[in-house]
Amino acid sequence: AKRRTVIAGNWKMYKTVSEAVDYAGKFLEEVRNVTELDIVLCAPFTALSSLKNELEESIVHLGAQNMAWADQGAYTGEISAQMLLDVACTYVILGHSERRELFGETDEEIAKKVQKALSSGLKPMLCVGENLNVRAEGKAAERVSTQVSRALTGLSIEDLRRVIVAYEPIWAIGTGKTASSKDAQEMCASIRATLSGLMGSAAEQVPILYGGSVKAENIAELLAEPDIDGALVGGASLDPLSFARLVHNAT
Ligand code: G2H
Repeated sequence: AKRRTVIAGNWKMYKTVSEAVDYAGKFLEEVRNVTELDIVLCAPFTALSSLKNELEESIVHLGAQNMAWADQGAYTGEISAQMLLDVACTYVILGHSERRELFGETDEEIAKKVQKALSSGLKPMLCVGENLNVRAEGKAAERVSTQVSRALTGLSIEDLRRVIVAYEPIWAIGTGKTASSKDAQEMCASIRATLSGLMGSAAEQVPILYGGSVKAENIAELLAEPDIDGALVGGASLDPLSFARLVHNAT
């Protein structure tokens, strides 16, 4: 059987608390009967506590967009796994390309964050992806495989079963350029092969998402591919009605 579909919105640095609460009301209205896939909203830290109240007992799961690798302590500006659990997060995006490129996150730090998320009971959504230069050099699969291995090596199979991988080619993010579903499928299959090297046949159960200019119009075509199990959606998750339409097109 095919893996359960995951559709995750990544709001990035958008929405105040009141905007988030307003969104939640409208979005829930539209998706309350959707039970055949997992819906996640990854909101800014400041909106999580209010969203917890709005989404409680709903089918929509809550996620954060980043997290510290430490438990607690003198880490000014950081947010811990426990703090995320406290506001009902079940997922956390880790290693998004914007964190890697704009804030200098390394594979080593991301690996520590993945371990912390897992040991705390959060489900990490590990983001990987190549930039245009790497793709032009024909090294995309190699780069992505390295990112996956560096983030996940050393984890138990039990832990690996709780990981979600999101493939986001950097050249397709927020640019309106989606990878063709064939290119996306090819890379997601290659990621699954890398996962098989780490966890054997259990890799068949790991959800692999595609991200990069996903919208209501192209979600169905992407999901028709055998190794694409869902999407991480930025721009097209910002409007509750459009995102709800995307979710419906994914069922
Ligand atoms: C990729 C994606 C969401 P967008 O960053 O993570 O954003 O859908 O706007 O390309």
